[in-house]
Amino acid sequence: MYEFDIPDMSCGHCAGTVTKAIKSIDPAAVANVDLNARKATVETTADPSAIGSALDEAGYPATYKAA
Ligand SMILES: [Cu+2]
Repeated sequence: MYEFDIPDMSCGHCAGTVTKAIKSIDPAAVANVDLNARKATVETTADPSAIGSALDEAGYPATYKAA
């Protein structure tokens, strides 16, 4: 599991875009978006750096750490 910090995420629409970007890398990923904390926890077997790149491309630069 990884915790992504996504500071530019500010509303439900952003959360939807973020979830989509995560699932574009791993359709089986379980993503829990916490809008208030601007974080997403992601349960995935995919490379987290690939998810980071997808978020970046979607307009939401993110940092992550193993959680
Ligand atoms: Cu938004």
